Parts: sequence; structure tokens; C-alpha cells
Amino acid sequence: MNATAEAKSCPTSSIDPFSHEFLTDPYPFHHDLREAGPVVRLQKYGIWAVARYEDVHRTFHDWQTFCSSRGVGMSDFAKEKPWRPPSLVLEKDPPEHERARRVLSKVLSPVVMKTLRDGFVRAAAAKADELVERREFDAISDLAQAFPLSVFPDAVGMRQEGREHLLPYAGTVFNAFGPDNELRRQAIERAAPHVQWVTEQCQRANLAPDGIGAKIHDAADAGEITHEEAPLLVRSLLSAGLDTTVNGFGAAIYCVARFPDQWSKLRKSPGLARGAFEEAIRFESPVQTFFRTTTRAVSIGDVELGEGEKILMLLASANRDPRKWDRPDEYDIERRVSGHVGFGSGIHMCVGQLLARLEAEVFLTELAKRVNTIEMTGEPTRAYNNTLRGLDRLPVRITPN
Ligand code: OVM
Repeated sequence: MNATAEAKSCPTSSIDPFSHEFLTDPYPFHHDLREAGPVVRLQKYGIWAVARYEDVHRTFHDWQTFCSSRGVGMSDFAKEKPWRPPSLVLEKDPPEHERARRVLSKVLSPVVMKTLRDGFVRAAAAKADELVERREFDAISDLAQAFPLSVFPDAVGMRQEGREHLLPYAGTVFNAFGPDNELRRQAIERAAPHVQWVTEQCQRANLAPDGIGAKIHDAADAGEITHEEAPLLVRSLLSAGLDTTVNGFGAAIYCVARFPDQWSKLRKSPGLARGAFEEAIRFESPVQTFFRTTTRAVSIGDVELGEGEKILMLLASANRDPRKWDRPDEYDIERRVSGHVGFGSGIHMCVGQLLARLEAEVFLTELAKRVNTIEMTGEPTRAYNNTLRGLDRLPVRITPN
């Protein structure tokens, strides 16, 4: 703990939350950042970090003080030009945020989920049958990517050609929230063809009339947003709707492969599928971090922050803070997991969470009906991204019931 130029002494750390070492194994660093205090100065970047559950939660809920409109990555939109036009929902504050949010809320509502369920169950059953037949496969490409790719783009109403751009595009979006490091630079350098394709697919003419994407354009007809805004809101679906669920599925399979007693429980009671997914989101936190920017001077603990300061919220650390959770490092599908911040919290909390949970529930249910054991057959390899935590390869063998 060093004294600084701020009003009182404040904890300072040389930890880089975007280094290869941190991204490989963040947990010891999370511990150190939580122990350092409610807020910690990150020397390397001249920004602040909150790593305890209580402080992450408070930061999420005080949107007047901790704004999103200056960007939810490290870059401050008041000082630097954003790498792409800002999102109409993620990178806005009230009142503008509310208009866009209402539209997304409606096109991702329980009523819409009901129309998707039967098709998702059929796709899940077919995929689970195929995997049981194969016995050995890569749980990332063959399951965590394959299942969401088999339902999400169709639900949005996208054409078949070019879908291979979706994951690289989202990977770029999530890398771009990080600092100006190699991951971010390289992603943005290679982004042009992905950006071009995604931007084109957001146009009404490229979306099936009964899909979720077209429903956003319908909301423009109804005057809820403008016709200029509609494609940019469709872009939010394509940015946030696929790579997140892919890494959520990857997390769930990685969890049940490491905690076989939890898979047994799920196999005996497939009704626990939703809990198994939710706990995997807490345990792995596919979205590890988001930033906010202060709109005024504010105290966190004893530390006074000025206006225009960037704060890194470590969601993954909050989700394993022992001040909040019993046995935080155990994966327990019967845990009372509500209150985790893996989907965020407050006015920006994941607007697609019903869709994510629907995909996971139906797939894990079909898998649990068919599969006796899941074991790893080799070392998993990590996919490195400034914001998303997940694997690149997860070789597994399953045995049927
Ligand atoms: C958006 C967007 C992009 C990435 C993530 C996200 C987790 C939203 O473009 O609105 O939410």
C-alpha cells in the first residue's frame, strides 16, 4: 500500500488484469485485488479496479455516478474516438438507453421465448443424439459453438452464407473493451471483413421477416426507435448474443467435466439444468470485466476519485468473493446462485439472458437424458480474449445411459 496524490492513502497494484498470466489464471490476482481494499489503483493503466462483490454491485447500480456513455471498455469516449459507432444500449445512459433497451426487452421477451422453445428442443435433441453417437469430440467446436450456431442465427433470421464472421466479430468487440494491448490491436487490425459483413446483415432486407432481427425493424415502423437506429440495435444482438452463450456453454461443460458428482446430480434430476447453467456463469464468468467512468467526484471506502476516472469492475472476482459466497470455488448446481453478477446487474443487466438460459436449459436437459458420464480425454486449451473467459479446445468422451 502506497500513499498517492489522492486525498487519503489508497492501495496501489502493479497487477495487469489483461496480461497473459492474469488471463491464464486470474484467481490469485482476484484474491490480491479484493484484499487490497474496496478500490485499488492499477498503476500500469492509471485507472481504478473494484474486485469485491459489494463494490462491483454498488458500481453497477449507481449509473448516475458510474456512467456507460463514455464506453464500458478502458477507452474513454470523451478522450478517444471509439473503434466502432457506440452501441445504442450498452454504451448509453438514461434517458437514451431506455428507448433502445425497451425494444430489445420486447424482442427478447418471455412471449418470444415461448415461440422459440420447441424448435430449440428439436435442435438440442438432434445435437445430443449426434454427440452420443460420436462418443469422443471437442466440447468447444462440436458443442459449445455448434449448438448456439444451430439456433441463434436462425432465431435472428440471418442468411446462411457468411455466418463464419459472427464469432470473429464478437471476439473483436470483446477484445476491444480491453487496453491497447496485442490482443486488442490484432483483433481490430483484422476486423474489417467481419465488420463489413455484420453491418450488411443488420439491414432489414437481409433479415427474415419473422425473426428477432426483423422485430427490431418493426419497432422502428411503430415509432419506438428511428429507422436509422434499427440496424445498430440489430448489431447489438450480433455482438452480444453468440460468443457469450458459446462461452457460457463451454463453461457449463468444463464445470460438469471437472465436477462429476454434479453431472450425476443433473443426470438424475434434469430439472436442475437451469441451476447448472446459472452456477457455471457464476463459477466461470464468461464475461470477466466491464468498465464505467465517473461523472463526478466520489468516494469508495476511504478513497476519493475525481470526475472522468475509469473503473474496472471484476465481475468474475465478485462472483467468487468469499465475503458473499460460501465455498466460492466449488461448482454446486443446487447453490442459491441468485445475485451473481455474471449477467451484470442494474439497468444494463443482460437483456438477452432469457435467450441464453433457454438455449442452455433445453440443451443440458437433452444431454442429461442421454449421457451417463463426461470425462476429459486431454488437456483443455485456453482462448485468450481481453473480456471473455473460455476455452479453445476441450476434448471429452461421453458414455451413454
Ligand atoms: C452491444 C454489445 C456488445 C457487446 C456486449 C454487449 C454484453 C453489448 O453492441 O450492444 O453486452
